[in-house]
Amino acid sequence: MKFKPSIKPYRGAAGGWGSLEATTRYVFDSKQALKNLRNLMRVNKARGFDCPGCAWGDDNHSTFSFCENGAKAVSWEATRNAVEPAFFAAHTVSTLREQSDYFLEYQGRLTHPMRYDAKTDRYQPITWPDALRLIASHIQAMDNPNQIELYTSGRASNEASYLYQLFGRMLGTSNFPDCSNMCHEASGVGLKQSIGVGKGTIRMDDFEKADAIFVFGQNPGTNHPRMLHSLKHAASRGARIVSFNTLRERGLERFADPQNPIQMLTPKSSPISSAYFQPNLGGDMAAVRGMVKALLETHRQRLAANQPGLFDQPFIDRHCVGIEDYLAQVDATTWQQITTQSGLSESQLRHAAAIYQGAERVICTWAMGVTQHKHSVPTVREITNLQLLFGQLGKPGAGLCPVRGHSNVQGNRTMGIDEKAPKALLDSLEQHFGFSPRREIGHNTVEAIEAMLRGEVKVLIALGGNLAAAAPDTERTAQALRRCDLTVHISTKLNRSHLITGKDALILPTLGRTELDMQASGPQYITVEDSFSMVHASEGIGKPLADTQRSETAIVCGIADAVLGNQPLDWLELADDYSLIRQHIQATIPGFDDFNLRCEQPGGFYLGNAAAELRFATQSGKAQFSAAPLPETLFPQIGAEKAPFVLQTLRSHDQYNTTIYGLDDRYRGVYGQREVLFIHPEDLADLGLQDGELVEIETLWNDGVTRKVSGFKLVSYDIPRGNLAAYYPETNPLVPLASFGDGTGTPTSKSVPVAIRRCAQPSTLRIV
Ligand SMILES: Nc1nc2c(c(=O)[nH]1)N[C@H]1C(S)=C(S)[C@@H](COP(=O)(O)OP(=O)(O)OC[C@H]3O[C@@H](n4cnc5c(=O)[nH]c(N)nc54)[C@H](O)[C@@H]3O)O[C@H]1N2
Ligand SMILES: Nc1nc2c(c(=O)[nH]1)N[C@H]1C(S)=C(S)[C@@H](COP(=O)(O)OP(=O)(O)OC[C@H]3O[C@@H](n4cnc5c(=O)[nH]c(N)nc54)[C@H](O)[C@@H]3O)O[C@H]1N2
Ligand SMILES: [Mo]
Repeated sequence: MKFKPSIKPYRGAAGGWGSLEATTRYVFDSKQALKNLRNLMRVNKARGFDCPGCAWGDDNHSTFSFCENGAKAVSWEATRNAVEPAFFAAHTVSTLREQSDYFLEYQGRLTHPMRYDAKTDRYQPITWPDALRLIASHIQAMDNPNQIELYTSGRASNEASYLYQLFGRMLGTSNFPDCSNMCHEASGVGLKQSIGVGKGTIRMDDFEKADAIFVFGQNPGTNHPRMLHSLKHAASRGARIVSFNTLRERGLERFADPQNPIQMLTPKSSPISSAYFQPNLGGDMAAVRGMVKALLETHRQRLAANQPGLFDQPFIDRHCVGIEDYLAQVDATTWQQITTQSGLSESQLRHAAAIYQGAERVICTWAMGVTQHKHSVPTVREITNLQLLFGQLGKPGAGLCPVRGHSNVQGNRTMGIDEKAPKALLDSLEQHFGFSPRREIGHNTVEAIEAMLRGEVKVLIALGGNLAAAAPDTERTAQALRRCDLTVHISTKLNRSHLITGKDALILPTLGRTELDMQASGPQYITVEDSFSMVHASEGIGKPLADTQRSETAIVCGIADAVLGNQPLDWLELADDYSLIRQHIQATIPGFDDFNLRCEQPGGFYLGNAAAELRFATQSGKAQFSAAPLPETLFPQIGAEKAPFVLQTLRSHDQYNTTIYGLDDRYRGVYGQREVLFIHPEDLADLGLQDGELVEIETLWNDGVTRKVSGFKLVSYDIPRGNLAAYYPETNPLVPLASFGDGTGTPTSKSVPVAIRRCAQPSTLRIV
């Protein structure tokens, strides 16, 4: 496909015609894919497959509810284009490395197991038994089990990820780096500290009951389009939607429902947000602190006037600890600190506080704008503090809602993909399977890359994902991968990680979620868990492209069998019949009673959430206020010096993480290009630069390493001064490996201190 770059501000609402048009355009790219998609949607009556798009829940009983980006994800997977051995014979790995990420995935589905041959610099076919034997021989050659890293991306099913972690633990490691480490880790860590459970407390229908919904650092119009339906319905029955977003995101402003014929026929669209605040990058903790400061003032005034206070005192007295320290911290935080750090004025924050105060039931949602900073844990906890003050937990229409990314990333954690797994899980695996799992904490993603860089890792296995492109500090991540003896990628599509090989390297082609998974006992379904802790079955129906593709579960079982043999567990028997895996899950993980039976339930079953029932598994047994001060600076590494600019790296409308569907970002008015840099017009003027000029972006850090990308086109945009935005993964080379969140290890992808300067050269990106 040819792309013509242009910038045209988008004037429509999110959703609507543009969305339908874009969907059909994508789908029409491959006529066969359209047919497949139609068939899938038609046949998809009984159980259906879970949309591989995002982790938003389902609001009806058909599992596939339409959304533009979900349709892209499905049709992208359903392509009949194949990357077969002939393709690899025709291209050396070095030449493929020069291609863009878009090109690589566009080639189609991987069909055959392939092994890298350094002599010819090409991948060559290998049989499944030989591939599995090769993996076993590398693992058996390790000096100790911690020389392996088992990476997981959040699409893997509950069944595959459960067996994958079990295999790792039986081998003796707890090195389970995963995409969650780069994503919502702060939500898990922060919520666990505050309320004892690392998951959201609300359910889908709470959106129908909330009086106000506060959306922090999230772009649902692109990344969780089905959430717009919930927001729109809430807004149209009078609930207040308050957005905190550094950028003005169209999906948070206005929305036309592509499935609503009346809205499609009239130019009408629904306004979404009743208030829209644009904080500085990393300014949300200060913003919430400001709201609490204003609310505390009113609370005290009321008490002084012998009126009932604002806060829910009975709730606080009964269920919380630590309020005195927290309120002392609020008093100690000055408006000056709050407004400087948040970039919002006192009157804006008082306005937000007034909306909050006027609502009986409040939901707070958030995503990467909150979790990918140095101080993300205290930020998540600050949002929780606000909700606790008003007793916004344990009642309908209220609660905390981290909106997850990958469609089963939450399920992966429930299944034990966790480098710091809770003791209860390890005890239960020990008891049920009769082995002693390693109790020490293993590597998260950044630690895994560091261990690889130190030459300590012999084998990397990746169950999905694209570590080379998704991880920070692209150049160092590439060096890290190259130092492994063996890299193994279980993948649906060709991607950059396949081209940055260890000394030995394998690509193992796997079935996608939409495809029929036929095993010895018949067709299999798998299960996933959404952001609302609903577990449901997903059964593919599309015909696989090649009989040399295997399911993820079968591949994991094949590897485990080749390495560990069939004692104490007969892995191949589990691959024949996934209901046996679910019996093991039921026996070892709470909430899965009658698992196989309950998979028949339409819409799935709810795992439950103790905090939502006001039971708090914290040290004190109560919800804990956090009394963290606002951070002095987000960049201690660069000293007192103020970074000229702070850069966030984010998603365009036409991508799914490192999967690039196309080069448009419709709602932001960007077409045919991705190497753009959003900047405030006055910042442009101050720098003597013009819209459309090319710049290089350089990270400011203290380790003597130069991190630079060049040829980015300036686009003036509605963004606070001093803040910049550009797309991920093109800007991953700028994120230092050592720049991660406190207590999370999550790369600070939303706050990178940078300088920019004019450059003449167009971009030379994506070649490592
Ligand atoms: N179509 C599609 N769907 C997806 C994905 C995809 O790539 N494509 N990815 C999936 C995954 S894995 C995830 S994790 C989610 C990601 O979903 P999002 O978190 O929505 O993804 P980002 O594009 O990173 O957007 C971050 C948003 O937060 C804002 N923001 C950034 N920094 C700050 C800040 O400091 N404060 C505030 N208030 N706002 C800030 C940005 O302007 C942007 O609107 O989406 C999932 N769904
Ligand atoms: N700078 C910057 N970096 C970031 C982020 C950011 O906002 N900014 N976001 C971070 C976040 S939130 C996340 S979640 C990570 C994502 O990191 P990853 O999860 O590692 O990356 P993805 O791009 O989702 O992985 C795409 C690849 O997965 C494979 N795949 C797709 N479907 C399947 C399947 O069904 N099974 C298997 N086995 N493989 C499949 C395909 O081969 C595809 O190429 O990136 C993180 N990195
Ligand atoms: Mo994510």
